Amino acid sequence: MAESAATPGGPTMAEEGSAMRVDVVTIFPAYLEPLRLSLLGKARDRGVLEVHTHDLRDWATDRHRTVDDTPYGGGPGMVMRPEPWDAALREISSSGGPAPRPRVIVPTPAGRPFTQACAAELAREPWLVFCCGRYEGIDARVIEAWADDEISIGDYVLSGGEVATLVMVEAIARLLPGAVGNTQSITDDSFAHGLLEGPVYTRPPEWAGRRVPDVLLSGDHGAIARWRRDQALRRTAQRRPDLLADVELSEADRRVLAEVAREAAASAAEPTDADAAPASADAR
Ligand code: 6GU
Repeated sequence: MAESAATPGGPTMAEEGSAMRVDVVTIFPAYLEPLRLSLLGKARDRGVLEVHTHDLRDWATDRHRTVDDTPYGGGPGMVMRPEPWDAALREISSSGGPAPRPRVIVPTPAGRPFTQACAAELAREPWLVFCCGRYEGIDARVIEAWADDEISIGDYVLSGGEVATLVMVEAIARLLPGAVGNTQSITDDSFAHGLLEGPVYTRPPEWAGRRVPDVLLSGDHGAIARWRRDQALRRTAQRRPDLLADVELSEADRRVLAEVAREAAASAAEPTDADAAPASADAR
């Protein structure tokens, strides 16, 4: 039923007791297989993360292992019955995890938004349980009785909580100490400073007639840092101006943003093709 990460040699002394435990309850355990790959797989191999996936149907009691039923009050689709969820959560939460009880999370489009701050907060927990709903959702009494959080990963609808759980576990796991080789790359991330990350380049210095910005080849670390900050500010102003409200801005930052605003105003004033050729029957 439950399976745990292969940890060759087990966790090191330094890591022992510090691994985060994640349990996922789903009717599609295979959906969570990507948790074995790449960074998440390495985090598990290093003993930083321990993941157990569980098939909810293991707690169904009838011959057909039924976990859903028709909704009271009518309406489309099916609702997940409370009994298998309650039995699963009782058994898992009393299975001797790294804390007296886990933090229970229900992914749902009706939840509060998942953000980088949310990932950082959950990364400090020793034990998380994700309850993946399917169909029209889980009976509300289970949520009342068990859920510490209902969380959405964005304003669109997925068929179930599994992919949302993958998203959240990946965002959380890479923040765990020892999970990522280069800790600088975490603090430089988009959102770590509240700004989107700017463009990045590698060799060759010229490709397909496009040059890498000279400043990056200059060896002037101060100039490079300032250029990167400017690029992050420009990109954020253009794509996600809402994020700027929460960013602490220096005088130099404000000058860059004023320049971006002037450029935007100038390009808005320029005539476009649409202005030049009004679409009319005559013009065609
Ligand atoms: Cl967490 N679950 C589902 N089913 N759909 C979603 C979601 C979660 N977040 C956005 N859409």
